[in-house]
Amino acid sequence: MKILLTGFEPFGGYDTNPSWECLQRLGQVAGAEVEKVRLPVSFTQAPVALREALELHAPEMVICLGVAVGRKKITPEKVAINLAHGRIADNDGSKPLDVPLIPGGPDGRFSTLPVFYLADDLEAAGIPAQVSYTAGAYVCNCVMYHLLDWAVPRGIPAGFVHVPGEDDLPVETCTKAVERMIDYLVNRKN
Ligand code: PCA
Repeated sequence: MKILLTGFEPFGGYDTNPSWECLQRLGQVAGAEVEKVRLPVSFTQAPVALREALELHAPEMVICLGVAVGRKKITPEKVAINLAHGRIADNDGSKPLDVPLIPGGPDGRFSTLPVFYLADDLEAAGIPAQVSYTAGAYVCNCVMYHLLDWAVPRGIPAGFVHVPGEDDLPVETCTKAVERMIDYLVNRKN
């Protein structure tokens, strides 16, 4: 199974972004052919880079990752909303204010990954996890919304997972979580 994984470049004054650091540590995963792409933290460039990667790799499954500093658990996101609103500027200096990501698009889109099963399976492995009902309105939500805009009509399992900041969960644990999620998705019965 061909799987596209994405993480983000650093932003917000940090030198690293665990969403990309954990992917770099990821080795071979049984049953999966993995492509990794690092996305810019930019409302305009991230969706373009994502769609280019989707076209190029034609994945059968996609998991996009981002960091949510302050969260203590791995959080598979249930929903992306059609809204761009920056509390801080992105890496291009853009700070959109309450605008739709895709004018005329649905208000929200649900992840096509089995998020509740994934969270339960991580918890069973001793990795703290919980489904989240908001990916925010910053660049992660933007990427998730565009991802689902691509994946839903194609029937491709795809979704977004936030990982904690490095102070709250070691990057190695995030890597284990990604491995475990891929293993679950490749071998799942639901
Ligand atoms: N986290 C941000 C954008 C990039 C990242 O890693 C977010 O949660 O929107």
